[in-house]
Amino acid sequence: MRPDTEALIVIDVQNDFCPGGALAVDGGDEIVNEINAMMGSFQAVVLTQDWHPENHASFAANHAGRQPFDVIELAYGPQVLWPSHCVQGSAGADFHAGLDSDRADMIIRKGFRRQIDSYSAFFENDRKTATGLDGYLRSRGIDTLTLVGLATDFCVNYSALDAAKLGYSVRVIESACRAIDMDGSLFAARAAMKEAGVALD
Ligand code: VGL
Ligand code: ZN
Repeated sequence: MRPDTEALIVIDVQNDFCPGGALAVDGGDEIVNEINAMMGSFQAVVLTQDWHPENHASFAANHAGRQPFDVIELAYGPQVLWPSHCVQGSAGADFHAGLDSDRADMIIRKGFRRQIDSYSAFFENDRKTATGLDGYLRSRGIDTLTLVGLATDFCVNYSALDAAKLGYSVRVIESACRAIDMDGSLFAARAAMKEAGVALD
């Protein structure tokens, strides 16, 4: 068993990011068994859940004339427009049925403010609005994080970079992640994580 100063953070293993989902990531469902097995060796397990209102600003459908994967300017800067996904209370927002979500101590939801997307488990895309996860982990005395989940180049990447910036020791297990990989985003994410001192295992 790993020490109680460590946590496993499972990012967005939800139906909409798995094959058949609204924003399916290739092989997104292939990581579930490995993640379940990893949960057994951690004393702290946190799941994140992308959790958007239907009228969310990151959905292409809410911008006339725009298509998924266009990039627009929101108040906080550039934002990729996505197919509508992980709508609050929908089946697509549920965790993958095979994920052992019963093992989670904490489920943190993100992206619930209409005007701000939130890739990171720590800060929304304005880079200022906190999700509360840092306070939760700190108050449990956790300083070392292992990240897995979806998608490597978006939510896992942003979470890992924020965690490193907040002073956590951070490791990403790539075999338990899958990427969207649009326009070289996986290559860029791996470079950014390495630069920030995140261990890629
Ligand atoms: C994600 C795009 C939009 C992710 C979430 O989980 O990586 N990507 N919302
Ligand atoms: Zn989202």
